[in-house]
Amino acid sequence: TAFEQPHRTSFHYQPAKNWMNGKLAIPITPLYYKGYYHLFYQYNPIAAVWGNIVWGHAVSTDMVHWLYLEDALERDQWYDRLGVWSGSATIGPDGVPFILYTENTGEQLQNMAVPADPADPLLRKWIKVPQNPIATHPGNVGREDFRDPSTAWKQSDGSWVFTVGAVVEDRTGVALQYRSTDLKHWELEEELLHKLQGTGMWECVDFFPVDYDNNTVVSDHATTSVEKTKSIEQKYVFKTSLIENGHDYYVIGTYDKDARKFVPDHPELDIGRGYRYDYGKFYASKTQYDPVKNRHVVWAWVTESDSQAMDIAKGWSSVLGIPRTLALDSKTGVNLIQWPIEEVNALRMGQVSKTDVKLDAGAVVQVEGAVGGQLDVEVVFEYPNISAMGVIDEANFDDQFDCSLGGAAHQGVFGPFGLLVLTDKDFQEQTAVFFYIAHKSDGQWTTKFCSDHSRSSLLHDVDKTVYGSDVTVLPTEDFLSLRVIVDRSIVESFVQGGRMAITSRVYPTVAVDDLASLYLFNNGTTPITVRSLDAYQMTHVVMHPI
Ligand code: DQQ
Repeated sequence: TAFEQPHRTSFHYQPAKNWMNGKLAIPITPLYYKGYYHLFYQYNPIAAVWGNIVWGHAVSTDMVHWLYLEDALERDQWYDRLGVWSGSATIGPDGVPFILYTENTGEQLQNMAVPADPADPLLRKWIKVPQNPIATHPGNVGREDFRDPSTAWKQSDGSWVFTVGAVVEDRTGVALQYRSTDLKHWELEEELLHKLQGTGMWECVDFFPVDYDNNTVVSDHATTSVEKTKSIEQKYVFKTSLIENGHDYYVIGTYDKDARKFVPDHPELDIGRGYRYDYGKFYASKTQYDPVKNRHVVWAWVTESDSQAMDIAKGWSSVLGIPRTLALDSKTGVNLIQWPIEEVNALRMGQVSKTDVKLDAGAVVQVEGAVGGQLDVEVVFEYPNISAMGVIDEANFDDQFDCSLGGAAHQGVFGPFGLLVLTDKDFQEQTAVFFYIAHKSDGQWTTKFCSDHSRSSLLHDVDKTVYGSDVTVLPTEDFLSLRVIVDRSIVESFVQGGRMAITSRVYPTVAVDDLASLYLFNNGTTPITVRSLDAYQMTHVVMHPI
């Protein structure tokens, strides 16, 4: 079965077979209703490639163990000939959810569906409402540039609003808004929620209030909507998926209720130039407000890095990243903190712990006992004493270093140092996740975090691009922390407490299951101290059809 395949993940969500989400897309639409978390996703029921898109559906009580259900929305109307595309679920005024989604006829149309039986906690059957389509593209928007309605929110006057992405002239990405008073008829609003020139089509726009990570709770999460009562200090996240570069960007700001606009706190950190949720593979993400634990959780579509021929041979393609809890970083105020939902910790089994490990220049140290293709590892390094460097030899300037330059094999003064995961005893295959502290000729030091797949697999027909980006390390932080979740073909790194993340897909052929080991390494010329390391083996989660 697929579960016996070495690259099938063991505790990440995947449909039993076929394609989840596409060459274009995905959204995942998560929802909580009557005791169950619901997951809806773009799904091809007949092949492991994009096409024939319908809404797959699964339910869970912990967002980790899932029951597969029949598809929620099928291609059964004149207007969904080319696919039932992305959208969102909202809990309506009567506590019953409704779905807004895009159907494609060659022209993109917004539509609505409601549960056939609101008493069914599994929400197995959905009815497309007779008013469909509820919105057609405005005159200044192309027929195929109008998609992915968001979760709707309630305004103080009682009306409901959703936003939907589009592109207008000058490659200006826009978030259109539609308003309804009866949840049947929707009118285009004059005001845009947000726009930005030069960013291209905005897919899967998401907009939600967010609280600080130090428990400064300022939002009123009465519904999954972004309705607010204490609006003064409330921060909002605006996120969109840029089809032009395949990345999910978010920006923190406020919501001007009167102008009905999102206002970024820092325009220089707006979409396309500021933060990404993830510096690896992570697209078309959607958040969910979880009323049970009062948290926002983000779900993302993680594609394969192998060839389409390999996907067809495996019979499946794409996984969902580990769901992440989101909070605003109270130390910086400008970025989110992302952390695997706490339910993931229940999958931890055997533990190996170490403290105060010295990694000399060139060291590669096996973490004995931390074996397997399914691990959750937390490691904290001492931040090296860069001020002890004195005058830097010009030869050690690292203006060029961008992770891909040599990757883990590069030798610097401070790094690369980090972990080798999914590594066999002969080092034929190794995936390096590491820090590198670069010294620029302008005298500044920057901390980089990189995920290097260049030696991750003996296979040739897989993408081995090295990912990486800068990490903010505050002057008060004398450490570098890293949590890595490894699940056979996915490696997710959460850096500096979740301030930055990188998701990778890798396809080891030798470093598989019991033959996969964990190592600490330091390829730099300065010794590095590991303050602590805790590695856990992760159990296998069986997903069932209901
Ligand atoms: N994929 C969907 C679209 C969406 C895109 C189609 C996101 O609705 O814009 O499968 O990757």
